[in-house]
Amino acid sequence: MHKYDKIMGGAGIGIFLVCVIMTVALGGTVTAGDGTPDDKGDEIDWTKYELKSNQITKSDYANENTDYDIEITIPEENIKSVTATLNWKDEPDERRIIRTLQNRPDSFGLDVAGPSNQSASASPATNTRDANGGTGSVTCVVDLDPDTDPYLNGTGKWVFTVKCGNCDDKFPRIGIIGENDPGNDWDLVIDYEYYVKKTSEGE
Ligand SMILES: [Ca+2]
Ligand SMILES: [Ca+2]
Repeated sequence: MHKYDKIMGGAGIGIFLVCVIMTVALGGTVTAGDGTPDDKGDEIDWTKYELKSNQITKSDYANENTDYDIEITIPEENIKSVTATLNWKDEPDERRIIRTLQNRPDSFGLDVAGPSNQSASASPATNTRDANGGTGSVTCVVDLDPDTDPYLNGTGKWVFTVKCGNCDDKFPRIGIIGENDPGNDWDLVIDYEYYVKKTSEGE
């Protein structure tokens, strides 16, 4: 809506790359089990399968202290893992004629709920402090343990909850009169892996 929207738009690709790098630096990675099943006798020989992957991305804006659910249906069978990474970049400092308002960090967390009661959660983390807009990232990983074909525990509706926490405001170095930071843009990147039986020899 405002100035920063234009800045964000123009720098979108750069921001995304920066955020990916920041994943390593900030990492709130949480791994959770899949709440799965019983063993069913003979193990599947997954070497006869190809491990494929797919990526889904979603971007939007969240108001502070608000949860935002994203429902994604994964149609494939034999899901091996689902990894969701939430990246964000706070708005840059606001430079005015006689002073600069420093934007203090925002906070985001992430919850994941799978179709067979799988769950994972990343505690809220704050972005770095940067005059050009600090970046942050949290990640949730759900590892499944497919043991049959078809294995359907990861197939169906997944819910990813972007949890926008406190978005700290913009303040001058000296003085207390600042400006509200009402929320933030975010990008959610969902990567999942699944086994597909090789169709013929050599393929
Ligand atoms: Ca802020
Ligand atoms: Ca913000």
